[in-house]
Amino acid sequence: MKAAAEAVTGPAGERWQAVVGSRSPALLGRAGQDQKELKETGMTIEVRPSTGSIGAEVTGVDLRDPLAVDDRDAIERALCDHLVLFFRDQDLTDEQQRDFAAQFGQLEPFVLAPSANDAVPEMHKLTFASGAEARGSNTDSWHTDGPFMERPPMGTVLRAVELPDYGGDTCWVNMYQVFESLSRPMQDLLERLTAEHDFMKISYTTFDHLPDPEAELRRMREQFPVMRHPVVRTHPVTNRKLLYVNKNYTTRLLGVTEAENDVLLPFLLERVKDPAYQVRFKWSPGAIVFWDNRATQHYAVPDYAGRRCMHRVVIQGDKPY
Ligand SMILES: O=C(O)CCC(=O)C(=O)O
Repeated sequence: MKAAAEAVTGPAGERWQAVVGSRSPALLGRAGQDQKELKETGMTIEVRPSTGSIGAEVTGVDLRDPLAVDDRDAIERALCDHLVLFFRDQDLTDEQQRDFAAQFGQLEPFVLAPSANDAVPEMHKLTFASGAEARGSNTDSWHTDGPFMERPPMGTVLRAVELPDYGGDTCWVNMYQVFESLSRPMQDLLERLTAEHDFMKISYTTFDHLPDPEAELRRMREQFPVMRHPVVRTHPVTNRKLLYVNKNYTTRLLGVTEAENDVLLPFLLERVKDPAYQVRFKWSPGAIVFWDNRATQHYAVPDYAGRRCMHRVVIQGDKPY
């Protein structure tokens, strides 16, 4: 691995002394300590962009252990810069996955997926016996997690537990760039609008195992009334603007007529399909992915034969503005 720090320009446009060969910007000028830590751990974080738009592979860090402050900071910075971080060969337990995620914020007891482990209540699972079963499950359409919440998750940590022999990749899209691809007059219009998000837009099988799934849905309706968020939100860390509507949960643009909504919302939902703003990740055993749920959408490709099981935790976020 490289030992010298390099300046990196990420898709978010920020230059920072990075993670390639240094433990973090905070350590620049502290080479003695840096070297000492390197000697002790034998590891240094590297972040390699996967595309010119979004995604980066991160190596040189062992997620099983609590992160050194500088490593934690480097990961947080890389997340803001690249939006989706791919870690391979980590082989974590549920507890280790939870503890890794908890270093970036309070974990959210997510409601729309079954629990994976009674001993780790924040952990839930997404399991399909085959790609055919996953088709139409709403993981195979572009979405962000929890926009129907007042404070949607800031990030999601997803781990491969059981993978099919082939297929089952996941794709992410950079919502800053989707917004920036629109003309200035269109951006100006969208910045003045809000949108409604409703978890009831998609159908649920999550509660089918419960004695009274209808009652559970009613309870959910009370907990999550139809939510309004700005159509263009500002990322609380980078201050950049991004488009915040998605196929699974956005039901209506407010501030335009119904006829205008019927044209405009589908048009916006189509924009995420441009491959220029996407990355596609081929999972491998032990892989774990951490994404910025504020500035991305994702899509799980249902093209596999055989079982696929993923364990997931989400990290609480802020109210979009
Ligand atoms: O299974 C995947 O790859 C993604 C699942 C998903 O859509 C989600 O975590 O919200």
